Amino acid sequence: MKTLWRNAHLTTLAGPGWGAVARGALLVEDARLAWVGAEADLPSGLEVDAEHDLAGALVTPGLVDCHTHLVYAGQRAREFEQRLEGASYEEIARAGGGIRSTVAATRVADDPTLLALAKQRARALMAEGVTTIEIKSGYGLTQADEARCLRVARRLGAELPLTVKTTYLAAHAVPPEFAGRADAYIAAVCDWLPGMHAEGLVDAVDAFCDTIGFTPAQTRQVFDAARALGLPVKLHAEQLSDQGGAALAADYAGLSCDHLEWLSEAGVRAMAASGTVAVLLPGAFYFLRETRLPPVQALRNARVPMAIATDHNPGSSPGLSLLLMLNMACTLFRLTPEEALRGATLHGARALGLGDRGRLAPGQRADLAVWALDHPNELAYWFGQNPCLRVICGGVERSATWP
Ligand code: DI6
Ligand code: FE
Repeated sequence: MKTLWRNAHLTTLAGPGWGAVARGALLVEDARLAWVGAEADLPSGLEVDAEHDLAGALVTPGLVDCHTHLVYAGQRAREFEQRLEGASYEEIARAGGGIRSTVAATRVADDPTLLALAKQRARALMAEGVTTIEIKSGYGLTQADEARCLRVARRLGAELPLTVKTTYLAAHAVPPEFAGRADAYIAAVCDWLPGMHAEGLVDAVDAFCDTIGFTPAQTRQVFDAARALGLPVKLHAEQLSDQGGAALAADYAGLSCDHLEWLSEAGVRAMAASGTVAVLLPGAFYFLRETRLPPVQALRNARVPMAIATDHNPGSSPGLSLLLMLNMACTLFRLTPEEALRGATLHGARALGLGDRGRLAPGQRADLAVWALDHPNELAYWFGQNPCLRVICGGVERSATWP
């Protein structure tokens, strides 16, 4: 099946800069891009099965949300109020709330409920042109509940026109049945991993390395278990304090380190040397009213690729708009609109170990978003509105009435 998309204003992100092609065309062959360029340069005598005129609309690669915690039940609006009354995120967590309150709600929710909730959230992301998402476990924290959440994530990928990558984050918090026995819990987390991997539930392994999470030594144990299975690692690092987590993850050639407000110069250098992506999460920074900024200029200077994601979760980032994150990455973190878009496409894909998407070039997956915009810098400019007109995922257009 060959489909030609013509009369498009392309933003290819294929080289430095936007990669703008004013009157461009894309030839899609099955799930891949076969040809990308100016319409005037299309090979003559081209025969296609279908042809679409995009009337000059902007086309970018489909967006990639490389860090979400989409599978959970319940909500934490009362904690939001408590924080407004003066309690800190850490205090609430230490008092048994925080992640653990979502764990309690998730454990009692049945699979159809978890799937329906996650689907609704995924659809909100997809409506803004998202074609690939990562979903972490981490609200089950028993072998059975972690597996259940990962199966729900896999089902989302099977039932929706969307790529889902799954990440095992059992090392998210110490569950109540292991209270005061974090080392014993980490041993269990390592024991559960091979079975879940054998079931095909795990694409990567993550941990929360922080004062209210796990120590660097405990994180290493989880990463050793991942390495033994050949699984790549990622890390919630330097979100609330500097634990040297980024350098640790770099030691394991981590795909990404995420959050990074407290990242040190040494951490930046370690990430640059290992090719680890810095995933910036302005939604969590905003919602927790953090004041310490991630070292964007140092990351830029060291040529560490920066990705942007929603970190959607009920505690620190309850939003479902990746476009709003682009805006916040610019206003709060001072990224350029081009860096922000690259962060939610090419570099987001790289943070998931995916080299086949995030730019418009022959051989890449045909994941495209079509926008009612004149210029790609508008993607980071508008907020609270959705300029997405059409989405093509793996060469197939999501139906016009979808979702
Ligand atoms: N850092 C975060 O921002 C999320 N997880 C993590 O390790 C928050 C999770 C939550 O509060 O439920
Ligand atoms: Fe997170």
